[in-house]
Amino acid sequence: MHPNLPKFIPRVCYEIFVRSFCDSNGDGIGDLNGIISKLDYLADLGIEAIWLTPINPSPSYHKYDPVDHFEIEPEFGTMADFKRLLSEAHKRNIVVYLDLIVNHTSTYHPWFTESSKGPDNPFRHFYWWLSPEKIEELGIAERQTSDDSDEVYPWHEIPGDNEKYYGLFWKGMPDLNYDSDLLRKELAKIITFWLEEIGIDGFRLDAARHIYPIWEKEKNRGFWEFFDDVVRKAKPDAYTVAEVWAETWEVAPYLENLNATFHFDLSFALQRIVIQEKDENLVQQLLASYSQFEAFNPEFIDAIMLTNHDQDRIGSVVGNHKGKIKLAATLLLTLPGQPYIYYGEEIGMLGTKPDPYIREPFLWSENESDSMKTNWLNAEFSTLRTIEPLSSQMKDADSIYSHYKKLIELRKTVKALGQILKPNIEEVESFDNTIMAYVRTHETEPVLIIHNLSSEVKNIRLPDSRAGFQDLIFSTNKSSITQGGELELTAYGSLILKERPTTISGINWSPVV
Ligand SMILES: [Ca+2]
Ligand SMILES: [Ca+2]
Repeated sequence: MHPNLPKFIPRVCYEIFVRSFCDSNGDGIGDLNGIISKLDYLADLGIEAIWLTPINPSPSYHKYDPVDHFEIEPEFGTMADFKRLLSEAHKRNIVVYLDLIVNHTSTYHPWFTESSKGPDNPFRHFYWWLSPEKIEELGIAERQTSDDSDEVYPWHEIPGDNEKYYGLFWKGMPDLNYDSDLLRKELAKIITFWLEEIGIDGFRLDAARHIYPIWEKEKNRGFWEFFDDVVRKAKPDAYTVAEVWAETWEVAPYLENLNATFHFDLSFALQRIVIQEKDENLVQQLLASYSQFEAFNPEFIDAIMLTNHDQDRIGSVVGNHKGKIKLAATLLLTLPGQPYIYYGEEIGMLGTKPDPYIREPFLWSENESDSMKTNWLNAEFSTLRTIEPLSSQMKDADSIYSHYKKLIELRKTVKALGQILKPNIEEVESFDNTIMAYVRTHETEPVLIIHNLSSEVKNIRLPDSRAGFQDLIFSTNKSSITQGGELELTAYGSLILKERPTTISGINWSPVV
């Protein structure tokens, strides 16, 4: 059985790194009231869902190591603030997904404090404890690093304890052990609390592929089946999207028990395509991914993104080149699936690792002393010297912000672009790998999308089989179509065309948007 579908499937989602988004009380730290004050902005941009990075109490700045799953981090606000955020978001038809950390906790979590008291403590089995001999015997003392963890030695010591505990990411984040039925009961309480009692709309699930460690990996599927059962009992139409940072073949099985998974392979492919200025058979690769996903869940949701809070920002990846930043956005927002925009991407924010610098303060205004701007970190990349703040971009029809806004609107108004289930895409072959073209198929209103990935102007003619696509509904950088059907694509420019109702030339031209 695959999971129920959510009653509402947002067409465009937005990831908020809470600490950096908007400060409401002048302490320099982003907070829940700050987010509430920006809901009108998000609704106007066309956002239908927000994913908040963790808001539970935690000793770290990023909060991915919770100490209490039922409370709100005091730096971010109170439970009353959160309830208000939820109801204000719902008033604007925006659903709210919370980041749920089920793989590990902080070492400061009371469960771990108890667990580290010794082998007889009732909480001992909430975590993985093994003797050095057993670790050697199983050959698990070292691990290969992965995209999401650089930790080579995942077993950590506590003075005076003969056993070591397992922490895949680092010693401050011990992994939970779901062989414990007591722990499973605790997790069920947490899920039920947020979905049923508080009324959130869904979860983004951190580190989903790491729940069971590598030597017990085959138990992961059973865990997610258990998880889905608990979710469906608490709220049958809740939405679940998982971070399975791996290649598509490894991601696909998780869709058996989850609505959506983030498409990391696509994220990196889009980055390469824009950097290298050439296609790599993306549409073929996507179609192959869809069959793999579909095998596990015919109603899978492909959660697509350019980057998230763990990746270098797209603006930096493409060298802060405005044409390429827009091209990346046009690619993302014209492909099938459910796009997630990482906060600040819509104004072209920059940033490369280490992590804090891909999570810099959002630039709301040209005013240096803007009180809404968070200042917990001195930005190295996105400053008023490098980035036009939102306030100026909103006044500029040619800005990155205006580009995102137009594309989001199209995604919500053109049915073929907004289709999420059963991805509708067909390749249009091109002799030139700097041109990428595809049709978003639809029974009555298909659209053709063409991108020029290169820095040169391209004049092309549509193949005869696609000659019906004559009406321009979107263009970047003044790319255009002539009366004779010839397309002119400016550097990094894209066109979106729909079929003309009649093929008699000279009539029924739609105005150029
Ligand atoms: Ca604050
Ligand atoms: Ca784990």
